[in-house]
Amino acid sequence: MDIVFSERHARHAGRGELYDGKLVPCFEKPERAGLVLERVRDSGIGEIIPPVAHGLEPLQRVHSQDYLDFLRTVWQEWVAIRGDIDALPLNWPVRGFSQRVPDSIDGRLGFYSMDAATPITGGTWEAATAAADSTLTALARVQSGERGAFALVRPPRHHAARDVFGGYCYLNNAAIAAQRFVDQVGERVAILDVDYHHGNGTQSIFYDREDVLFQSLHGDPRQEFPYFLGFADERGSDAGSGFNRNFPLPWGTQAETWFEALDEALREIEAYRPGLVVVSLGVDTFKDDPISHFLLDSDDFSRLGERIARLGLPVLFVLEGGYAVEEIGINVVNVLGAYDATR
Ligand code: 6XA
Ligand code: ZN
Repeated sequence: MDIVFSERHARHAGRGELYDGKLVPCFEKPERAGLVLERVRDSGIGEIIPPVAHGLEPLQRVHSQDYLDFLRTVWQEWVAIRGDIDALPLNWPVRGFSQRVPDSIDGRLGFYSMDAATPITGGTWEAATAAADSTLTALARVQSGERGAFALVRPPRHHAARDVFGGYCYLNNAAIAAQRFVDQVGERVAILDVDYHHGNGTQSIFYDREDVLFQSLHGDPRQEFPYFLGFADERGSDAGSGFNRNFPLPWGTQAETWFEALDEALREIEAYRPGLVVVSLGVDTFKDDPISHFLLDSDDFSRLGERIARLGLPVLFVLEGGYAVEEIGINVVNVLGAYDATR
């Protein structure tokens, strides 16, 4: 399996996020990608290749132009006013507020975001676009006949919506890749989101679409971030009715229950007959993850890889969350290795 990786991920290194009432060091840190890379290298599961630049057009198919302009330019404006500290939002246009884009930098940070855990830094745009290029390069490998490819990228992306950043995500690369495949190949895509958190951004981007099926297993939003989306009764709208499926699971969910939900998601994907499966591969379902509450073991990630392989479909794996830094590489490689070994 080809693994696409760019060192430019490290340009995004947020200093802090608001967590339990305190500004704490970011959980989503460059070290994560380094540890996955090290393990991927040691395991010899595939060749590590650099990304090819794809430009802005694939991003514009998923995100609004005003949002992309904002992400690209916000740091210059912020640093000129506030100096070299992370930009974090602190006000949001909630119920009853106007949805006009403000002129003020703090107003715009709030307008385009969903939480105070996702800092914008001097290198955020560069790292996020490198992640998009890596994902699109991995997609191209699959389009040219590879059975699977892995985009080893950060920052992650499944919380990013058409014009919203948050949950450590800026550009929704899983969505960008899915849209690219639809545009270029004209076949349907299934997105399987196994990250511990609901992929609210991916869901909202494709909610009214029948050509992209979204299946997500995650912490119940009644208990867990992102709190306001990811419920079982969200089944899609208009032409997309029936093409969105959520499996919210409670804190403390054990592997057995998780795999029952996974099997149901995989059955729906099989019945959908997509030309490509995009896996939003978060490994924050791991029992020792510091911000999550599911109980998967490292061996369970091998079982996940096997079950995905049994679909017999081309798969693009993209890295999402996973913060138990010691084990993140092991868990990711267990998925990919088992996928490769199962035919
Ligand atoms: C913010 C929690 C962000 C969750 C990030 C994540 N308090 N998403 O792993 O998949
Ligand atoms: Zn997550």
